[in-house]
Amino acid sequence: MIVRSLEEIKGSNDHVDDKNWESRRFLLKKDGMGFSLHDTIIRAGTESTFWYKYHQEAVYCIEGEGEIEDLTNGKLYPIQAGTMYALDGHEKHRLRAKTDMRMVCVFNPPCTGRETHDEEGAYPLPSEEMV
Ligand code: 9YT
Repeated sequence: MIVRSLEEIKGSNDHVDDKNWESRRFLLKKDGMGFSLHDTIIRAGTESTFWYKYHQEAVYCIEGEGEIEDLTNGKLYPIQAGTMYALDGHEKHRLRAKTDMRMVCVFNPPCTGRETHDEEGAYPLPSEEMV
């Protein structure tokens, strides 16, 4: 069994801080669950374009509000605490955070560690050597 607290992840190597967001990574590929699990804050007032070409991501908003735009068809969806979205089609998307948004994110395949987005908004496809 794996038991971890947010407090022990904060400030550790599994806490990744980027310009528009910070991600506290509870589970990674090395944990062998087949997915990774992150507690992410998207900072208020930011707009981010992501395109997880190699991953599927499900995101459950537990605090805050904003919106997501599906850039494949221009559709806008409000996001607030209690809303989930799943990028089952690797959709390129734009997130606008009205307030700080706290999101519980699951990635398949799992993230391996300290991924941040490349210039296209993707995370790299994990290779077998990356654990
Ligand atoms: C919602 C989203 O995609 N945020 C970017 C960070 C990512 N969720 C992560 O690595 O935790």
